Amino acid sequence: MSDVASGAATNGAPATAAHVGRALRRKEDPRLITGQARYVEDISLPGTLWAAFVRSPEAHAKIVSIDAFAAREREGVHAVFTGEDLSDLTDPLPCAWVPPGVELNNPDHWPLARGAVKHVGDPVAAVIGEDRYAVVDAAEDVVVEYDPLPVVTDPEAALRGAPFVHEQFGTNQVHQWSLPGGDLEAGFAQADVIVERRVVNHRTAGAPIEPRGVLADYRAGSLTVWSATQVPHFVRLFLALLLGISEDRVRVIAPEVGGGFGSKLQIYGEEIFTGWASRKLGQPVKWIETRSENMAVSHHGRDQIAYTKMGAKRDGTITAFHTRIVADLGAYNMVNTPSIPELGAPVMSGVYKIPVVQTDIVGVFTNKCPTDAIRGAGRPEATHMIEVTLDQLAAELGIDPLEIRRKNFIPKDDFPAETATGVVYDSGDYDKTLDRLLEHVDMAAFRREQEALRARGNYRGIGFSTYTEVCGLAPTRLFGPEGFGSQAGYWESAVVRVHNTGAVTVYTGTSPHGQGHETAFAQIVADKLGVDPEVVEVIHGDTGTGPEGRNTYGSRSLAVGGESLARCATKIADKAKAIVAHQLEAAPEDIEVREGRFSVRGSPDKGMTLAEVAGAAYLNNVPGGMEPGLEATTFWEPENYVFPFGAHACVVDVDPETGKVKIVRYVAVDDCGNAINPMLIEGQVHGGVVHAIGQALYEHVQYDEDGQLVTGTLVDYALPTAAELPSFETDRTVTPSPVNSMGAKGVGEVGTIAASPAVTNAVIDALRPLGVNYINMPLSPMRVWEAISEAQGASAKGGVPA
Ligand code: MCN
Repeated sequence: MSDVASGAATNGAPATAAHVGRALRRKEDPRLITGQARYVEDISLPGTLWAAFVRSPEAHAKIVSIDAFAAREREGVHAVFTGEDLSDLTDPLPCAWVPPGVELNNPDHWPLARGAVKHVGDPVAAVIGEDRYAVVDAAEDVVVEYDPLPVVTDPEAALRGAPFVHEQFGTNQVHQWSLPGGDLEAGFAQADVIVERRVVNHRTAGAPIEPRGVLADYRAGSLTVWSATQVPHFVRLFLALLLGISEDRVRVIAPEVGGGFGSKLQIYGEEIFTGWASRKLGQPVKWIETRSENMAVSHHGRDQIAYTKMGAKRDGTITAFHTRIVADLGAYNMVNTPSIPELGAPVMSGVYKIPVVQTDIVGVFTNKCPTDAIRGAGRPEATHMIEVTLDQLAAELGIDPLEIRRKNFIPKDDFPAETATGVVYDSGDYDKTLDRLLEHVDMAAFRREQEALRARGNYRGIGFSTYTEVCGLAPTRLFGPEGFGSQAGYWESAVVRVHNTGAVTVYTGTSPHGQGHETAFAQIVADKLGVDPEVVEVIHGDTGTGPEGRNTYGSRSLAVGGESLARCATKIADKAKAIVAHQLEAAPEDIEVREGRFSVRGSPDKGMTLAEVAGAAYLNNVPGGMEPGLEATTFWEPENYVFPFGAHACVVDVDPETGKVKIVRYVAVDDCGNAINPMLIEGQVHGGVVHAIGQALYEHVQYDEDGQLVTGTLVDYALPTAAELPSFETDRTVTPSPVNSMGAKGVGEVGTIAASPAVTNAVIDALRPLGVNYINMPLSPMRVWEAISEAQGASAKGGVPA
């Protein structure tokens, strides 16, 4: 890492801040690494009952009968519930994406299936009892008779007709959605060369380190739920709506969550069911997901087949880009399911000035676990489509992949830049990130080395990805009309409370689950109030303590929540200045925050600490007309999204005998505007890149044609470990965003968005001499070996497959 530690100094932004911009160690880590953190699993209430779910072994079947007699007879079992028992639940689980003017086939989806099951793992019954292990045994005693129905797992076959996942629609199509930008026909008419590819982005799992867990406690008319969720405020809303409890009587707490990667951005049936069961039985009810359940029923991600078409002039100028996406949405629409492919469309121009860009999406039901947001949600897929297709175009034109990128970059003077589809990118300087990348990667030397290695039969390749992402999910004005406007606006809230002693508690509406908000947000507030970040306590993830919130996903927390907090702290600082001015008989505008004190400009000895200011505020020793106390609330919504960007390079060695890909080097240069904490940024980039390398090379949720999950454990679903990965080289450029006062953009997903095409392009670059021109992920040894064999066979016959 070259400039991480000096991020604030190298970025050209004013280095006024004492704590912002510093690589402070994470405040949350000591409790996490010393076993003092509290997960749902660790929380016990007197009289807690345990729940275990009976899940369908069939991918599609009618439920003929459920015999729970033996299970009910088991010692310690209090109840066995089926879908029919939950008939007082009149509203199904929510799909919160309601795009205006789009017809959406939306089947009812219940916490326990009613009448039929639609994928393996669909819950059919739940056993509640006193002992955690006894309920699992009792669940095995529940005898369910199924009448199997035909299964469909291939989305393209599903689109062609029967069998139907939901007979009532007479189709497997969920919806169609388009984002047009310009005249496609005219765009392609201008092109000298057109490339078309079928780009597969296969199904993956979130695979967080901790599976889900819920503890629900209904007593005296109020419901408290502890859930391993990314979205406690949304879970509260839907618990209130679905269970018919006034929202003020529902409290949802997300304690330590143990990672989510999007898979805990959901309103899960288990959350609603445990709340319902606790009310029904008058006792707390707890459920902890097993790893196998997590693989089978925590929502999956990706699973898109894109038909891409890119046209360009002979000199490499892109004239049009069209993608037609078939998105496998699985068996139901969960909270955001049908929206996920659409989230990539706003950045389908990538970092390029393309006059015509159009995305057409068709969502499809299959008998598989529903898909929904997994880190990047739509944007990794879009970036993969753009970046691999662009490399294909470059090869077709005989132009260097970097040259074609530079030729089409949106020039830095164009910002704020409007793309063909009307999306306005806030700021960018794409040449700068690529220049920085090439300071790390000497291309001339690499090509010489590559040649020399090839001569010895070693196949080394390099691949690039220059990307942008749309994040900071807000504002309502833009995000609402995309279909997310029916349940919520997209702002973020903050409360800053200075206590009598000068200690500071802040409440954020974001809900981190590994991102380090407690550290970064404390840094922001500490600078505003002239205190040490150590004395700033950041509280999150509890609907009972802070104000309304919109939680954590879409790399929104810093750019929206952090900014809200910064503004809130500014309110407190302004009030403190007025109090100090009143006490010291100075003008408020002459008070500055300096070296931990509010002091009079030019007279550093004259001043007060925050503790002294708080003392005055709580003694009501404040200017006339001012309220006592030192506390403020802010709700803030930005005018636009933020658009981080970057340039990544991946170097791989491919063994032509086995098809095994080894990553030799990975270099990431990202630009997320001004840095709050460079160490957090680096950690996020590392994690994000690993996520995408995992998808590119190893991870693949697979079903057989009967809809049976064949990758149901971490033995079959191969997560990468440190042993498979190189030491990442990361660097940053800084192009501040004009959207918020911090000049910051999100970073939580950039690595995941950037990396899979860099890996794919590198493998193709390595294998071109063997005749491999294109290959889809996952680049498993088998697939790579097959591609080589196929290409060699074709070349033996005098042709090379495209
Ligand atoms: N940050 C910073 N300076 C910037 C930008 C960000 O210091 N210019 C810091 C922030 O203060 C924050 C972190 O980087 O501590 C990530 O910030 P942001 O980009 O705002 O993203 P969010 O906090 O909203 O996190 C969401 C994002 C998503 S969508 C997924 S999925 C994801 C991810 O973050 N899941 C994660 N990172 C994860 N990291 C962990 N450990 N576990 C997950 O489940």
